[in-house]
Amino acid sequence: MRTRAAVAIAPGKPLEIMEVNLDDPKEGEVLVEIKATGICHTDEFTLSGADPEGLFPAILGHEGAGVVIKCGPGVKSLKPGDHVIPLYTPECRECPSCLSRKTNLCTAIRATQGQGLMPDGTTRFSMLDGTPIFHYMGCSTFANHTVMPEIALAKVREDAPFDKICYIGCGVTTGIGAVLNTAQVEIGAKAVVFGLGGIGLNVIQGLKMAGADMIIGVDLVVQAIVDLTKTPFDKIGGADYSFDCTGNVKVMRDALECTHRGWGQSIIIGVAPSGAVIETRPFQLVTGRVWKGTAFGGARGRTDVPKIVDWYMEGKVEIDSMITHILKLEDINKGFDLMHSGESIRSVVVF
Ligand code: AHE
Ligand code: ZN
Repeated sequence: MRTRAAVAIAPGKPLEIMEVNLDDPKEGEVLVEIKATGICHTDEFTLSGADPEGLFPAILGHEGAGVVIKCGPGVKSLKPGDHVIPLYTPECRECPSCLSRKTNLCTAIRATQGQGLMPDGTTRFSMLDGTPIFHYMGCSTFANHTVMPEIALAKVREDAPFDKICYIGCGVTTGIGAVLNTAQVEIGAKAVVFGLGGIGLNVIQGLKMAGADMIIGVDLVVQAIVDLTKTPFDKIGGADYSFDCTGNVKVMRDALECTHRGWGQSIIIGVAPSGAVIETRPFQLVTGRVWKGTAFGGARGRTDVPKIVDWYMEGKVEIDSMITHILKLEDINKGFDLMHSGESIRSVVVF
């Protein structure tokens, strides 16, 4: 079939809207009509050329929601008409990682996903002249239709609005999950959140859900954190938890070092530039601070994403106020401009 997509032709160039060819889903794959997609900072990261796994030409986008149109042979858990959220971290429930119960990082298709290909090592997208187009994070939601492996689709309730729940495909789940799954923040905790964008605000939302007593948000100015968290009973000070949502390795150090001696945990969420490294004095870890990272908020997509959609529909999770801009596919580059200028929290493209 043919569909319309925003194609990343080369690093640093605006996306180009064009008709593309999309082959039928193969064994274990599903054709999805994308109804809405968020624009995440990671799309910008890859488009800029900074992503070591970045490939061109590619159809970016990994924060979508849509409807199943057609299932390839062997697909059992989905049928045409089902509403789905694409998962850049799939959940096969069979690989050693899924079976370990220690991680959400399913390894069933990670190798081919990083090469911009479907699990059989080929791509379903091509330009009208036959030039192959790479998939992105296994999702490619900047296309009106995409093909995805069954294990990378979360089936969600049908009354949930696509232009809101697409955000659960990355930002919401990553932010809330970092708090609830990775840090496992307890009632009464004190926390500092660095970077108050599309992820940081969801970390704050997660901290409120977890019952944190004190939440300090930091954006650009990183002074006086430790002082703010001192209490008369605690002369050393420091946060119980901190979260880096910036991708800046200097901020990551501040985030670790503002946590409490003996038990502070700092969670890295932000994606750092290629080649960047984190540093701190080992003494910071010797004295009990813990550095952790999280991908997709530690969420197991097919299990956890439908629950987060339920929480949104029940009013337990807020999304609407963070979606600041709604755009048409033709205007998708405007979404990247709004992100650069800091005007948007989330821009969502609706098809
Ligand atoms: N491809 C990059 C890494 C990019 C990265 O860290 N991606 C995050 C998701 S960002 C969502 O907005 C992630 O969860 N990665 C886990 C994974 O399996 O890719 C690189 O450095 O090569
Ligand atoms: Zn993202």
